[in-house]
Amino acid sequence: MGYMNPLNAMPKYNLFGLDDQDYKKARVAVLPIPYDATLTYKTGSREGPRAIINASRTMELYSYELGRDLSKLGVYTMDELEPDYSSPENMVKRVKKEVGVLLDDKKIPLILGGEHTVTVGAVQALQEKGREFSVIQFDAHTDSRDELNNSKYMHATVMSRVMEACDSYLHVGIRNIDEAYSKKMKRERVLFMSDIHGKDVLDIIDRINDATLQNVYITIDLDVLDPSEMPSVGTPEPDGLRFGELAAMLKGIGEKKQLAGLDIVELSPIAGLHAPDFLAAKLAYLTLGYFLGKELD
Ligand SMILES: [Mn+2]
Repeated sequence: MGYMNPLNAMPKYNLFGLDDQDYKKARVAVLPIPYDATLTYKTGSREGPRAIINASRTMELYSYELGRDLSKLGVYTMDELEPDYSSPENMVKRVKKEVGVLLDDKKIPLILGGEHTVTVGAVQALQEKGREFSVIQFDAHTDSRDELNNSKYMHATVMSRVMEACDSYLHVGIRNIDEAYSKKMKRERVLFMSDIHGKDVLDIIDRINDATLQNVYITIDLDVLDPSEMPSVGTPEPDGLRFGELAAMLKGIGEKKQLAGLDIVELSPIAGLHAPDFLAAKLAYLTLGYFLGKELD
């Protein structure tokens, strides 16, 4: 399992190439959502989940950063959630229903997008189950328009819908904000890139942990990363986080908080350029490790 044995075929089509897992015992349920319908510039994030899973299949399962192998954690890869293209609102409802089932089964959902709109369904599901949690959004953009192109459910409005479902939230890595939101935002709920660069990452981690509840839902729009490391996104923005900075923040949050759910969205693979796909796979692995690795002690 995991690392490819040259005498055998590719590892299983599961996240991290794990052998088939027992759903009942699994701690994490991976939900691939190959959906993109509302993007304004480059489409293709519907290919994201498969690219992440494929890249992850040949990963080394021992992580030297974590000092451990997570394969005993129980990470169950669900079938892809079939997109509902009748409307983004209906797709959000479908995500909410499916994530609700995973929460009832006491799983931590790990959603692989797909466009960012899927986050809304996941957050609504947590809210409906009565969970108390904060949403930490890693993103270049606040996604805070109330509507765009007459739609309330699309990638640029994600956080407006999230804020309606959850009043504890924090934007991290922002360097693109619409004017209306820039005037009404709560300053303490936004960490702009200018608040991060040149500062001690430990201070940033303290700010994130102080601003959030004990349970956190983390949504990672991969465009939070610098386009030099993560070009495979629909709406890249210069001057982003380095992978190492993002990983350090997730580690610092994972040391203090409980993971209510995680999504990694907006990977829009570029043919022939597979390093970003591997980055996304490693980000998934490390994030699970930072939050859940201690359960293996
Ligand atoms: Mn974004």
